[in-house]
Amino acid sequence: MNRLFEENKNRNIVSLDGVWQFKTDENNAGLAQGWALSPPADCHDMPVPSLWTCMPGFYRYEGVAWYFRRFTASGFTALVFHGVTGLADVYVDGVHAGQHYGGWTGFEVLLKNLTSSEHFLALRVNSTSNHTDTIPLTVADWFHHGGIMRGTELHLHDTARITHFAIRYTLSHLKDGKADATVVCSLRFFSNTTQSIQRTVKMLVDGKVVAETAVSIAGKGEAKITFELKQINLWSPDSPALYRFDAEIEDDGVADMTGFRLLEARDGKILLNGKAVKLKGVNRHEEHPDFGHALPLSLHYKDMAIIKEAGCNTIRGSHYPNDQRFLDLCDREGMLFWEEVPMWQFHEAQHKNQLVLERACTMHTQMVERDINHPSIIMWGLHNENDMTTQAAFSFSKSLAETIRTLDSSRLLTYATMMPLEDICFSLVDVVSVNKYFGWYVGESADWKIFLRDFYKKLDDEGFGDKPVIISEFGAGAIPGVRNFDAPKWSEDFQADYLDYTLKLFLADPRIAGTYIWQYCDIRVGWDSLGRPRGFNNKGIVDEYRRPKLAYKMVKSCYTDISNE
Ligand code: ADA
Repeated sequence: MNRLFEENKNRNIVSLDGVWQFKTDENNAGLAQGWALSPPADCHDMPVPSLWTCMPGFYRYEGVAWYFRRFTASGFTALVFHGVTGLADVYVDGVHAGQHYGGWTGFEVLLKNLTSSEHFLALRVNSTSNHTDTIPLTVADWFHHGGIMRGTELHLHDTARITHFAIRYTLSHLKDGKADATVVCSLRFFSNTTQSIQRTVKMLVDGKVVAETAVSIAGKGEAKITFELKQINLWSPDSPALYRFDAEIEDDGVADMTGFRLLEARDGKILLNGKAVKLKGVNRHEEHPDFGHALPLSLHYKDMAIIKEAGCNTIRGSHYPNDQRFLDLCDREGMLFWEEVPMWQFHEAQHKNQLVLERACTMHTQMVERDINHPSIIMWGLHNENDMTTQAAFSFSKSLAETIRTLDSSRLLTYATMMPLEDICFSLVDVVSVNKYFGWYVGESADWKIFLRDFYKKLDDEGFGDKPVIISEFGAGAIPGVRNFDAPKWSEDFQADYLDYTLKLFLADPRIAGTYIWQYCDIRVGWDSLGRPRGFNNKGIVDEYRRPKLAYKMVKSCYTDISNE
């Protein structure tokens, strides 16, 4: 199951998860040797989903690897992959059937008319990164995993498939946690015939038919259905009211959950349903030493419980689209979420690279189209710590902002800048977010006060004084178990003192709308990247096995002392 709720009953889904055959292709010889149709003799079992970089013998393998299995289907079938790292090429019975770039969003391969019933599936996965045009680049502060990290499915169809389902709305008469909504549901369809076929689209909300419309599909089709919902319960962290939407046609159906809320950024505040909300957050990598990014559902639940216990009301999914089940959990728990794509410290060369722009726009489009219905997502992040001091950065980021706003005008836009005093792109976003590490990488903790004074002056002088300011990253490393009365760097004592000082400073500052501690848990990083002790980024307030450090209780006391307003 790829979601926390039942799929629509009209959709016939067969899971392909389990044991596949696996072979690394160090010399990139697989294609020439015909592995797409007949695998090499010396394959071995590999569980799917999983990352080969978490399996003995493959911890550090970055490159091309192949997965193989057979499947049974005939007629119109969709092969669905919810997350494959890097570049994925799909071969069915030896024929190239689809390609996808970008690990953290899913993709589907539509097989229009399978004649026989037994088929051979080969998936070529290339996890190679470079310093030029991959997203992320080789230098990124997390481990470059390889594998099929999320679920795989067969969707069995007759003639038509719903390929996209977005719920947009405008609210009116907001009062006492309720509102009226004008809802516009957008659907796209695919059929296995170019002849025009007619379908009736039924929209159901919480099991009740609220609208119907006819649609013609000739290979492809789309439909919009508009209807009114009166006095619905608004979604908020304290009252995360969700509604189940089903879109059904005669031979397919999709389901999604959504919640209704109004997001605004004005007068330096972030408002939810007209009330200012103080964001108290952490940055969370979907990472674990034994699972990589392929976290089991139980760990998503454990992370959510630990983060809520710390008094957080928001999570930044640093630095890539998250598992849809975790986003479903955020919806259910009222946990506000910042989602972004894995663009980490890109510079002018990347901002001028057409392939990077195409890949980035595609990743943003796939992220927004996949996750647009999640009420918990309040912000889209354009990128992380890019060099934002050049015209190339401005036009690159403007394209990304326009791409997202075309798809979704309901959420706030931001990006995390690491050069706030030199940044020239704040006009593109609703919320200004700052990553800084005064007192860890540079200077002393008290330098934050001087920085904030200078930064507010810059914002006011440049006319951005009304944009909410978020401190989106700040933190200190603490190697688990290192304790010391004089609290030297890398001790848990230093980290706890650092977060106590910074959180109290930020949470008392009326110009700061939110904080995201770097970071929730320690994560594995590339052994040769950034020289991190023990090959981990050690700034978690819990370690990689989610064991609390001294700082965890410090964060909890700071966050729970402050109201959400
Ligand atoms: C940056 C970056 C994070 C992490 C952090 C750190 O802010 O965005 O991914 O690398 O620094 O630990 O230095």
